[in-house]
Amino acid sequence: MRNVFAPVLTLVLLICSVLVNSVFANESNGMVVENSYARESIPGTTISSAYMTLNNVSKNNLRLIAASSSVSDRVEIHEHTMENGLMKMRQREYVEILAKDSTVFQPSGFHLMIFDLKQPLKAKENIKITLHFDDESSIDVNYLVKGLKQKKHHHH
Ligand SMILES: [Cu+2]
Repeated sequence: MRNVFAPVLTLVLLICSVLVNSVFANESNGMVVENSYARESIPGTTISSAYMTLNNVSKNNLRLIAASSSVSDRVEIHEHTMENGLMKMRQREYVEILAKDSTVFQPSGFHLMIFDLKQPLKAKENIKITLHFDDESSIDVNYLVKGLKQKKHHHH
């Protein structure tokens, strides 16, 4: 995704969306989102998290400043960090995606934290989260809900 060229990008997006239906793009701000998924909510809780890769194919740095969804009125941008051997989670005002660069939201790193779910998230559902950027643009992204059993450490 380094030297992108709009016509080819459009074609790539078309192909990708046919194959996996998991690439979302805003042609005006140059943001391309892929590998988006959310976690099934843990039974008895109203919390979940969502992950994706943000590819900024534009010439401008962009900041993800907020996220919103119909599944919850409270979606926050978070980051996991290690402090003295302990995993800590803190809210971020924004995450900057540099021009021609990518930022990955993944377990143990940046993530979208979904609080106060109106309904539990079940595996194989799809939810929509709208990502808002500092240039006032936004992009609607579909997140496939993955079951809790698909956590990384089960694949070792
Ligand atoms: Cu969090």
